[in-house]
Amino acid sequence: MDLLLTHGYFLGEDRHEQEIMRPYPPLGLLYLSSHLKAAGVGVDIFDSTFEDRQAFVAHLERTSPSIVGIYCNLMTRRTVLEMTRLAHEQGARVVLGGPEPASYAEEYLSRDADIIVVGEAELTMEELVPRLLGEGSGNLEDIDGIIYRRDDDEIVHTASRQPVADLDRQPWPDRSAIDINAYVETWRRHHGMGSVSLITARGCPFQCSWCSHGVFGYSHRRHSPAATAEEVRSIVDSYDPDMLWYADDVFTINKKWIRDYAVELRRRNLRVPFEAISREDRLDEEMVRVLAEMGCKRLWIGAESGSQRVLDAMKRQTDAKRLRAMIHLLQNHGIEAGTFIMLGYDGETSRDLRDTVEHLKAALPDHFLTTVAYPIKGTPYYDLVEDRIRLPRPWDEISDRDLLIAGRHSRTYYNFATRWMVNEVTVERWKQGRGPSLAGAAKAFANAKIGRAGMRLTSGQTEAV
Ligand code: B12
Repeated sequence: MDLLLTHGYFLGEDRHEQEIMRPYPPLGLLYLSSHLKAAGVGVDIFDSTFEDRQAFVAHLERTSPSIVGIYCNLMTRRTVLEMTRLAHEQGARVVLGGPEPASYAEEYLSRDADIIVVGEAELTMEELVPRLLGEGSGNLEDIDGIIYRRDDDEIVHTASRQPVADLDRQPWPDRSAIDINAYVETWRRHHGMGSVSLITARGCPFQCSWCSHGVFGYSHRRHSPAATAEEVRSIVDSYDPDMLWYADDVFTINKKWIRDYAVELRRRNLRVPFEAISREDRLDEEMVRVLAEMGCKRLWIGAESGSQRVLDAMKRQTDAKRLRAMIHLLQNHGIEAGTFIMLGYDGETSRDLRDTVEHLKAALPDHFLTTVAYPIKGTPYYDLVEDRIRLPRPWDEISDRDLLIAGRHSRTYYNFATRWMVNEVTVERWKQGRGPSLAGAAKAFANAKIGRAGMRLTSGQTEAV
């Protein structure tokens, strides 16, 4: 086998996700696979999601790939380092890609990885793989879009790779190479609905300071509405999902595209419920109506804070007040509204946290997810706090989510703040007759008080010195 593609995500090792059970296949690998197969490369995929490490070792031994390519994001660092070592021991050249490795090139290249592909990898791999398989693979300087260690030990960053110009000319993701039905069935078993993901675009032009743009930069390219509708038809024919997830950064960036896409779906008689991510400024009455007609079941709108001051500091280009109105608009059209909340961004005060609680109480989204802000290497947020970043343990053992920011409130403080926030909103739901039983509300009321008291008690503790 020329190339084995894999990723470092094992659901069986992720206790958190085992409670959520909303796994999705690694689309990037599937795109690479179909592109490289069309270019004549022998590609095999080991989809780690439902497997374990022993199965990976057995697969390596059985197939003896010349090259092992591993997708890596910030959460899978540890596993990918282990898989890199195993593949290296097996005699394979190891190529890493995805959003994380290029930000930590030195670290990965000094731990068994041979080459890192920066960003979008189809065209780079099409050149790189035959070179690695052939004679004279030593000099790779003429291959754009890679980082590697030369024989003289120098780390070389080659010129940047031009992105794929026309996405519609790319083959669809190679879904047949893995067991998509295992994902659909997992969804069905846990949520009653089987879901399949696809993307309609690459890249996001917005500049939110904490967001990682390492793969597609700030450009934005789209598949045409007709080509996307054809992909949906093929997904429906092959897997008959109950739901789709458009895994785009912002599905609704281009309003004209959405209108045209709705027409293409209607023309094909396709109306599959779906969920996607949007922004308040990319929604209005007409857009929400079109989305509802298309079958939108749930729309996520990011506003990480209810404090306009914090949103502006994040360069979010989002208006908190308008966002609340859009949440209500979605709900009025029968679409569930979700939002993401980030606590602990640089400069956030307890007053801002209070604003966020009030924002959530006024908006009452159907779902909201909370996270404590973490600086991803390569983002403006990372640069902003870089001189205060401390590693709690060696780099190999942690992810960017574990980085400590000296002077910030402790994790315990944010745990209490989250407890306060979540429970205040539950109480408000009850007050508005949209939530739990009286007993549930009483429990939430007590929990909110505990959260608030915990914040006061721990407000003097900081994360690291
Ligand atoms: C869908 C998605 C998810 C889904 C599903 C993930 C999945 N299995 O697909 C869910 C919701 C589960 C998820 C979770 C998380 N995600 Co996420 N997610 C995305 C999202 C929006 C789309 C991924 C996608 O399909 N992209 C489309 C494909 C075509 O792009 P791609 O995967 O990057 O692949 C290209 C290149 O990377 C490269 N490539 C890919 N694989 C390989 C392999 C080799 C060998 C090579 C050489 C190249 C290569 O070539 C591909 C084609 O050009 C991206 C943002 C984005 N636009 O990519 C964030 C993103 C990947 N997620 C991110 C994060 C932070 C997370 C979480 C940590 C969030 C959290 N707080 O929990 C978790 C981690 C989960 C985990 N344990 O791994 C970050 C990663 C940042 C980083 N530096 O690592 C991203 C980039 C978002 C962002 N902009 O900050 N995510």
